[in-house]
Amino acid sequence: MKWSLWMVVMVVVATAMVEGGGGGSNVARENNNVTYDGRSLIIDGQRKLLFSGSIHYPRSTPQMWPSLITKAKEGGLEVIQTYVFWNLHEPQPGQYDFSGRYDLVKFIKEIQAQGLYACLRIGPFIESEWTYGGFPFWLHDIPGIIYRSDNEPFKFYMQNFTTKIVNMMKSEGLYASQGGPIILSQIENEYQNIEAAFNESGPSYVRWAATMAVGLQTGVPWIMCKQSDAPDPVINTCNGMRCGETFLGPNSPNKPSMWTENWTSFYQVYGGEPYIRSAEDIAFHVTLFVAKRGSYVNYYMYHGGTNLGRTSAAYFITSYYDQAPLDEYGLLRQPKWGHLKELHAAMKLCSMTLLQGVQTNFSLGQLQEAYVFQEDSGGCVAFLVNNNGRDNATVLFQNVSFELLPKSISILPDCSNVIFNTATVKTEHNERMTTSIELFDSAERWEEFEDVIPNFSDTSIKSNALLEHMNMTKDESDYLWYTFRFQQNSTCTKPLLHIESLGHVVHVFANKMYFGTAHGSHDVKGLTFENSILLNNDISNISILSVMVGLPDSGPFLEKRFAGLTSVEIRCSEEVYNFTDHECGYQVGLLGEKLHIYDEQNLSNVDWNKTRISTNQPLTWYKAMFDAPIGDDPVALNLSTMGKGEAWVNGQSIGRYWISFHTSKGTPSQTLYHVPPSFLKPSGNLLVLFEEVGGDPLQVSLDAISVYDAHIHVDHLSQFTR
Ligand SMILES: *[C@@H]1O[C@H](CO)[C@@H](O)[C@H](O)[C@H]1NC(C)=O
Ligand SMILES: *[C@@H]1O[C@H](CO)[C@@H](O)[C@H](O)[C@H]1NC(C)=O
Ligand SMILES: *[C@@H]1O[C@H](CO)[C@@H](O)[C@H](O)[C@H]1NC(C)=O
Ligand SMILES: *[C@@H]1O[C@H](CO)[C@@H](O)[C@H](O)[C@H]1NC(C)=O
Ligand SMILES: *[C@@H]1O[C@H](CO)[C@@H](O)[C@H](O)[C@H]1NC(C)=O
Ligand SMILES: *[C@@H]1O[C@H](CO)[C@@H](O)[C@H](O)[C@H]1NC(C)=O
Ligand SMILES: *[C@@H]1O[C@H](CO)[C@@H](O)[C@H](O)[C@H]1NC(C)=O
Ligand SMILES: *[C@@H]1O[C@H](CO)[C@@H](O)[C@H](O)[C@H]1NC(C)=O
Ligand SMILES: *[C@@H]1O[C@H](CO)[C@@H](O)[C@H](O)[C@H]1NC(C)=O
Ligand SMILES: *[C@@H]1O[C@H](CO)[C@@H](O)[C@H](O)[C@H]1NC(C)=O
Ligand SMILES: *[C@@H]1O[C@H](CO)[C@@H](O)[C@H](O)[C@H]1NC(C)=O
Ligand SMILES: CC(=O)N[C@H]1CO[C@H](CO)[C@@H](O)[C@@H]1O
Repeated sequence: MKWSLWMVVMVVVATAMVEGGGGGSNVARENNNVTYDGRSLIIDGQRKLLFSGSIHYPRSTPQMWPSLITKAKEGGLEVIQTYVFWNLHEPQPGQYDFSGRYDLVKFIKEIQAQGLYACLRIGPFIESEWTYGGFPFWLHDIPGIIYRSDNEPFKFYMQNFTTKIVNMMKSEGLYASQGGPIILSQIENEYQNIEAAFNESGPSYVRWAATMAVGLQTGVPWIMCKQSDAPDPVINTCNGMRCGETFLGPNSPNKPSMWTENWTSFYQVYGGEPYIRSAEDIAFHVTLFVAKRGSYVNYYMYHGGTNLGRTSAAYFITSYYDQAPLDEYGLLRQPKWGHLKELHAAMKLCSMTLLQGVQTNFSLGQLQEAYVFQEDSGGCVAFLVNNNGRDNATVLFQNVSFELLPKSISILPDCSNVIFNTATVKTEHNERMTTSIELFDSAERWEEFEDVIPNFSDTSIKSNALLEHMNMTKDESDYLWYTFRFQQNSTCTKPLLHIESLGHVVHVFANKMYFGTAHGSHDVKGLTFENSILLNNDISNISILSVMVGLPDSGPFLEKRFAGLTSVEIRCSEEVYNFTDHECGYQVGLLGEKLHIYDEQNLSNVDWNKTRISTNQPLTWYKAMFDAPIGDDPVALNLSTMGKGEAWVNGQSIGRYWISFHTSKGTPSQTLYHVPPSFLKPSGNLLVLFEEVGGDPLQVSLDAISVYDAHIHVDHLSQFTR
C-alpha cells in the first residue's frame, strides 16, 4: 500500500516566505533538473522535505482523480507517487493503450494542475498485488526469457517499455527538467528480495538496469527501492512500516535518506482480515524517520482504490488498502487523514532548520532520546522520543521538564514548545455507514443463463498430459476446463475422485452434476480435492473447471510458475485409475465469456431464462437492470449472499468476488464491491453476475457509502487504536 502526500502546506509556507503569498495551484516552474545531496532532493536549487503519497491511476477512474488529488493536497502532501502498469499499456507487443483509466499523461497533468510533484515508478516490474506484478502475459512466450535477470530477451522488452514511457513523458514536457511535475523515477522494484536467486546475473542486471535508466536522460534522479547496492547515481530507498528503525541508510554519503513505501495498512487477501494500523503508529514512524534525517516519506497507499476487472494478483481482494487515509471510495478516513495532516504542517513549520541544521542526538533516559537540529542562525528543532510503549516518561531537555506519552514523539519547532505529539490525536474519528438504496429482491428483475459444462468430445484441444493452466489460458480467462472420459468397471462401487492442483480453485462435475469445490489460499497455493462421485454404467464424463484468482506477482522465476491440475485419479474399492497421463480434453474460458454476454450489445447471444431464477446453482449467469441512485454518495454492490464469481456493470468488470471463502472468524473477507460513479448512467444500467458455485441473487443490493463523525467514547477509541 502507498499513500500520497499533499503539497499544500509546503507550497503555502514556501511561497509565503519566498514570494510573500500566493496559492498552491498551477505553480509555474522553471526548467530545472532535480538533484540531491546527502540531506535531501534539491529542486529549483532548494533542499526539500517532501511528503508523498501513492495513488494508482487505474485503481480509480479519471472522474475520481481530481478530487483524490485535492484531498491529498489538503492533507499536506506535495508529491503523488504512482506505478506504471505495463500489462494495461501494452496488451500485445508493440500495441499500446493509454485510454480512459489508463491515461497516465492525463493523471500526471492533473497532479501538475494542482501544483503537486509526481514520482513515477516505472518498474516495469511493480508487484503491487497486481496481476503478474505488472508484466504482460505475452512475455511468458518469448523464447529463452528469464524475467528480471541479465537475460537479453528480457532486457530488450524492459528497455523497450521503459523507453516508451520516458519518451512519452518527455514529449509531454512532464519531467521537472522540462518544467513538469515529475521529480523522481523508479527503475525495478524491491529487487534485492530476489537478487540472490539469480547468482551473478542478479548484480549484473542491477547494474544494467541502472545504466539503462540513467541513459534515458530524464534530468531527474532515479531511485531503486529496497536495493542497498543501487549503483551511483541511483538512490537506494526504504520500503516498510518502520524505516526509522530498519533502514540502514543511503549507500553513499551524498545520497538522501528516502522512504518510498511506508505502509499505511496492508493488502488483504481472500480468507484474510483487514490490517488496521493506527494513525498514532504511522505518525510515530514517519516522525522518527525525519528525526533521523529522512527527507522524503511516501505513504503506501494514500488512496488504495479498487482492483477492477481481473487486475488483482493471486487471491487479493478487489478492495485495495481501504484502510489508507483516503478509503477505497476516496472518503477521508479519520483520524488518520487529519492526524497526518497536522504532522505534515508541524514539520513544514520547521523544514528549513531540518534541512539546513546540524543534527545531534542524545539519550534522555533509558528508553528516551532527543534528536536536535541546530542552525548557526539560531534555528533549533527538537524531537523528543519516548520508546517506552507502556508508560509516560518525564525528561529534562535543556533544563525544562517534559512529560512524554508512551511510544510517542513530541515535535518542538523552536526547541522549547511542543506543537505536535504523535500519540495525541485531535482529529475526530469517523465511521463508515452503508445504506441499501436498491434491492434486487424480486424474481421478475432477474434473468439467468446456465453456462455449458463441456465434455471430452466437445473439446478441440487434446493432450496426454495435464497441461499448465496459465500457458493454456494466456490469461485471457480465469477458467480452464479439464475433461476426461471414463468407462466404469463393475468393480468400481464407491468411486472417489482425487485431484491435486497447484491452484487456485477446482469445481468438479461428473455427468453434468456438481460434486464440489476445493481451493488454495494466498499462503498455501496447492489444493487437494477428494469426494465421492456418481458414475454412469457406460461412459462417464468428468469435467473439472480449474480457476485462477489472479496471476502471481512476486518472487523469482515468475515465468516458470505452474498452476492447474497435477494429478487426477478415480479411486475405486479395488483399483485406482490414474488419469495423469491419460487423454484430457481442454477448453479455455466459459461460453458466456466467449460470447461476451456481460455486454449490452451481446446479451441476445444466449437464451436468458426469464421465468426461473435459481438459487444455489453453479455456473450461472444472472442479469438485472437498475437506475442509478440519486445523490453523490459512492456506491457498492452488496454481494453477501453470493458465492464466488465476477460482476459487471454496463459491460465493465468491477472485479472478482469471493464471499464463500471465509476468514478464521467465519466471515467473508469482502462483501461490498465498489461501482465507480462513472460506470453508471442515470437509468437502464445493466448488472451481470457470473456465479461459479451457487448464490442467491435475490438478496443482492446496491448500497450507498458515507462517513459520519463518530461520537467518541472510550471503547470506540480502543477499537481504532489497537
Ligand atoms: C519497441 O519494440 C517495438 C516492436 O515491438 C519496436 O517497433 C519499437 O521501435 C521498439 N521501441 C524501442 C524504443 O526500442
Ligand atoms: C545459482 O547457483 C546455485 C548453486 O550453484 C545453483 O544451484 C542454481 O541453479 C543457480 N541459479 C541460477 C539461476 O543460475
Ligand atoms: C538537465 O539534464 C539534461 C539531461 O541530463 C541536460 O541535457 C540539461 O542540460 C540539464 N538542464 C539543466 C538546466 O541543467
Ligand atoms: C544517535 O543515533 C544513532 C543512530 O540512530 C545511534 O546509533 C546512537 O546510539 C545515538 N546516540 C546516542 C547518544 O543516543
Ligand atoms: C501521561 O501524560 C499525559 C500528558 O502529560 C497526562 O495527561 C497523563 O495523565 C499521563 N498519564 C499517566 C499514566 O501518568
Ligand atoms: C541547566 O541548569 C544547570 C544548573 O541547574 C546550569 O548549570 C546549566 O547552565 C543550565 N543549562 C541550560 C542550557 O540552561
Ligand atoms: C457430451 O457428449 C455427448 C457425446 O459423447 C454429446 O452428444 C453431447 O452433446 C456432449 N456435450 C454436452 C454439452 O452435453
Ligand atoms: C506452452 O504451450 C506451448 C504450446 O502452446 C508449448 O509449446 C510450450 O511448451 C508450453 N510451455 C510451457 C512452459 O508449458
Ligand atoms: C475395465 O476393465 C476392463 C477389463 O476388465 C479393462 O479392459 C478396462 O481397461 C477397465 N477400465 C478402465 C477405465 O481401466
Ligand atoms: C499417476 O501417473 C503419473 C504419471 O504417469 C505418475 O507420475 C503418478 O505417480 C501416478 N500416480 C499414482 C498415485 O500412481
Ligand atoms: C426456463 O426454465 C424453466 C423452468 O426450469 C423451463 O421450463 C424453461 O424451458 C426455461 N426457459 C429457457 C428459455 O431456458
Ligand atoms: C518491512 C517492514 O518494516 N515491515 C513492517 C511493516 O509494519 C508492520 C506493522 O508495524 C510490521 O509488522 C512489519 O514488519
